[in-house]
Amino acid sequence: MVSSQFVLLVVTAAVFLTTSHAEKKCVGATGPQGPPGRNGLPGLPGPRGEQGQKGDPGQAGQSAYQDPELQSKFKEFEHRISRLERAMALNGMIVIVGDKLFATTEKPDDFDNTVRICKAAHGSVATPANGKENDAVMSFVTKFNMYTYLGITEGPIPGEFQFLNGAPLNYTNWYMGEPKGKGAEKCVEMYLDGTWNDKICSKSRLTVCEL
Ligand SMILES: [Ca+2]
Repeated sequence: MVSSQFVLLVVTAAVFLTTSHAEKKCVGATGPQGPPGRNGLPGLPGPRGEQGQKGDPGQAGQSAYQDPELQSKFKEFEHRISRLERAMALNGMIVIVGDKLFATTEKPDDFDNTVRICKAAHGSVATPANGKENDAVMSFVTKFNMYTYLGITEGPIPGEFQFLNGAPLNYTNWYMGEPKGKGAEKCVEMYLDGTWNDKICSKSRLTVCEL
């Protein structure tokens, strides 16, 4: 028993001595505190969160015709455009009949050039479809004292005339006895009195377009 107590004492003393020696060693190794270490690398992204709740539906947009600000802009444009049209019509630059606007270059050209010029203006050669439209075209003819070609040509059957798109005519105003070219006069000109005559296409005639 004595020896075992002695052994225990020796072991305890040894442990104490070792610990204190180690502490001394640690104390001896402690120098002034160094600068803080660098930040570590960013961690891995976390797991995806749960899906959130669906939001409330947004309010429906307003239609343009319900928007008072747009309405007032439209009215202003309408007023300004209508005023310009009236100013141009005042000196005979244009004549408006229904939704057709007739305009002239004030210069003569042959039929093919007339077609080209009117197309370039996103229109077509003046083609009266009723008395009022015929009067509108005639106003240019009398003003400039020049006949004009119409947007009408002879079809495959001599003496039968049609619109440039091949549709049959629904209005005519032939001069008495016309058309009598019988296949030799494929275009149509308007006389100063507004009547029509079939004519060869190479003459120089006032260019009148409808837009
Ligand atoms: Ca003729």
